[in-house]
Amino acid sequence: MSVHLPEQDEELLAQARACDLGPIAEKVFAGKRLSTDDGVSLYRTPALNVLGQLANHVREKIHGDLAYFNVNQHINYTNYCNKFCRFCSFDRLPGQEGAYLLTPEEAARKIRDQLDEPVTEVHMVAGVWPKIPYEYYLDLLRAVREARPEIHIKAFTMVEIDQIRKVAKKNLAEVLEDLKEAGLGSCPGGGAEIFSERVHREGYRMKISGDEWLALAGDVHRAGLHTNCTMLHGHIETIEERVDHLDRLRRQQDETGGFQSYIPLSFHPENNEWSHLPGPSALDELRELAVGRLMLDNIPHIKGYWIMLGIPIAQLGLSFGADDVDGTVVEEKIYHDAGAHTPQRVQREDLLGWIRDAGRVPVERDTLYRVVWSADEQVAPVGSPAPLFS
Ligand code: V47
Repeated sequence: MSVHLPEQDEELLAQARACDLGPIAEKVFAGKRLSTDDGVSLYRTPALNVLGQLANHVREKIHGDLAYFNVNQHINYTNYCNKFCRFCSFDRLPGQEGAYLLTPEEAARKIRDQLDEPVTEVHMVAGVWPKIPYEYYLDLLRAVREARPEIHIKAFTMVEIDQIRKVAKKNLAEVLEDLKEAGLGSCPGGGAEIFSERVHREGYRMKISGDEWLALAGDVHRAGLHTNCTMLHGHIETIEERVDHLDRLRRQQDETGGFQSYIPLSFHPENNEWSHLPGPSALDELRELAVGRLMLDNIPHIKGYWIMLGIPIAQLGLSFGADDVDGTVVEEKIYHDAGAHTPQRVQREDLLGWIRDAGRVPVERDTLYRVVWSADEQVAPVGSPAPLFS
């Protein structure tokens, strides 16, 4: 490579060349898009340290030392579900032990219970149950908004949006307008799993397909809403299927530009039909963050979701490509039903401490990544949200 690089980048390039990652490192330093073959090489390389440093290079180029978090609250409004996903430990049928459906008023009470906390976002995802009427979803949004009018409501994965559209018997554009009017601010990234048709057939064939998930995300972006995106890894998928998933996310983002954050979700194997699988190791999780950062050159944020990773891996992740750890959470159920041993909530000060201990500068953001508070005086509070379709 002929361009002159700073000394530390030259060193990293030399290390990359020594482990057959030279051509990929050259593309990374030149800001060029990696191919799907490059993605496969990154998954296969034993040189995890070099992979991590390359991802960290990109992460620091975009975000410097900043690491984002928010003060949020999760509400899983129902665990009724008719999708029978084999990886899921959360779903129940009505009448089954532990099954529940919150009324909008019960959800609002959970919001009011936290009024003393500086919560800026409620994250609502749940199972899918066809007998839940359209009005329920609108009432749920309205009740939450009434309980805390300034809160940002990030709710409904594309799987839920698909169900809401079906029960509404209206076209998607009208449904999204209704949801926005009732208070919907953006959508979370779940439900994507692995887009591979093979894994879909094997593990979650009742759910919308990968193509349907992507098409819905595109429509939601076009309606002016940001979303996140995810990939559930560490079960029966192959490396090629992971790369294909990342490539499909990247192509969708080229088209509609609304993904704010990518979150690799580590499969948790307790209490579900895939309990015989071991789930990903800590090293797999770090690799996943790093490959995500390097492949998804058009998605601004990579989230190392501490609830799922555990605190030490989330801290390490901030040097493996991640720039966000998610939030204070309050009462997470999906991963805890599947055996997560992390706490179900933390205090804002805990998040600040973990980020500082990891050598990063904490920045409290809102859902749209506007700065609420920053430990770095140079980072001014309250900008405008990232533009859609950039
Ligand atoms: O779609 C379910 C996953 C997702 C298991 O957008 C499991 O900021 C691992 O959407 N092991 C829901 N994963 C969670 C979700 C989410 C989480 C954090 C942040 C954001 C965001 C979104 O959880 C599901 C599914 O992919 N999931 N069961 C399990 N046993």
